[in-house]
Amino acid sequence: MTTPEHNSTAHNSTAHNSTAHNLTAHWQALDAAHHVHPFTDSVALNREGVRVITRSEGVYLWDSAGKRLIDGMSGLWCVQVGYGNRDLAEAGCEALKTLPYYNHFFKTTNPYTVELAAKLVQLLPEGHARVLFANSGSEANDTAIKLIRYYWNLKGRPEKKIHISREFAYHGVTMAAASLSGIESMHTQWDLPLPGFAKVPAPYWFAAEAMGYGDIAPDEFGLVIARKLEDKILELGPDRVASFSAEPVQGAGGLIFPPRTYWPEVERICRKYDVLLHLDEVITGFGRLGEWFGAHHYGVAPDIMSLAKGLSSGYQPISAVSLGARMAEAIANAGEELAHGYTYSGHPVASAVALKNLEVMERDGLVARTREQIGPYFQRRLRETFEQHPLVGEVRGEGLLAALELVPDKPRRSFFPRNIDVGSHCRNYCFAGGLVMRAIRDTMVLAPPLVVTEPEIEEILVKAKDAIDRTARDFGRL
Ligand code: PXG
Repeated sequence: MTTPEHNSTAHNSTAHNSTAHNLTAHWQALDAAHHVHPFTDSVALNREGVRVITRSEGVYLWDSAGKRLIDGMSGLWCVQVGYGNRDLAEAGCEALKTLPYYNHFFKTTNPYTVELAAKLVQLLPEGHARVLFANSGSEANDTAIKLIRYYWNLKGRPEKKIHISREFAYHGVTMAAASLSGIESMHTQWDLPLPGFAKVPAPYWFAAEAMGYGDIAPDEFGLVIARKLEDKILELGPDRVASFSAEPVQGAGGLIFPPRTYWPEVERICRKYDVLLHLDEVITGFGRLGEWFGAHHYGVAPDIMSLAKGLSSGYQPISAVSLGARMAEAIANAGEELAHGYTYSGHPVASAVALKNLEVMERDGLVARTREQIGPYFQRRLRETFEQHPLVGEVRGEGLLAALELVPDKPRRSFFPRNIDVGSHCRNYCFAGGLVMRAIRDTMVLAPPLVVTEPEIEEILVKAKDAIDRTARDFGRL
């Protein structure tokens, strides 16, 4: 960390002896002067002043003013084991001392990375016995798209090159991952999507009326939307479609849980037209839904998967792509150099931390606990607290993933006009009340660490209820 006395741009030269208030102002000034934030309007942020997070433990964060926040979002949906886990810290420290860096390019490997690969394979869906490593979810998806293209080239079908994904999808920010994403604001600044990327609708049942599908039952809607994929494949030509990429549950696009009819139908369609099924498990992986992967939860058999976030509980930047038997066989037996890989692919320190993270998750039974105990408790208490609330149109969720739709007219499943931004209004109350809760449009989202306790869930619910009540009052709904 830069200390005030060593930085010539410090705006407050006495900051090092001063109060938390002055330190906060000092860091805010440095941040405003030198740091560009992701997905942030810098001018608006600097007008308001950035929040400086200085410390964490369990499910709690502290800011530089000493304010404690309960983290209902596991950072960015990633801190499965909670903050401050000493086992992970020690594993990282040990690797830093033993082998802080080496790569896998020159016929070399290291114990941390091979042990991690083998551990992952034990947990992955059947047939997924080979993995490649990268450093972020975006890189994993970029890698997945390249491997899909390579697979079809190896199979002598180079014309199969169109990648289908969904509206509201979030797959990351590299050129390919952003092209896969279905959020328009991620495209306009960058002249994306690239050619060869097509979209189909999301199985967003709560929005079905607003999307013009009328008053349709979830199961029927699941089939209707799955068949939009079939229509798109037929429109583009099955011979030209390489893959369908999807999050088992759409995360950053609004926490969209598919109706139970959706995934079996999608899988059938992909098989029928020989379209590779790519699951982006960056959020749904590592226990979030009460199974190791969304593929297990929905009973889907993907050809390729992207993993990140919970792989290391966010303690180190690491991601992976796993290959099902069909792709693994073609790629691992190609008999030529695979022209792909990063300086930090399978970084020893990140691998050591990820391996320890998986061991801790297994040792402490965090996935079974999410499935059998704390997940059902969380879901039941959320529904008891919010199902009758006048501002909440729907409570949806599974495991330790949940969303509340803030709506003007509960029975009609309509939405507030976008320009009033009820979601941000509510999120501001959450922060003020000491709760981190994500707003995606007017959908309020929770994804607490898998170690969250019942009393901590109660604290989250009390704070969320207070924020939603205040929002409801401000918009004349209470
Ligand atoms: N796939 C999915 C499903 C994700 O949620 C990525 C890929 C990209 O991962 P990286 O590590 O490159 O960021 C993500 C990331 C939000 C938010 O506001 C969500 C993500 C990232 C940043 C913000 O909900 N998800």
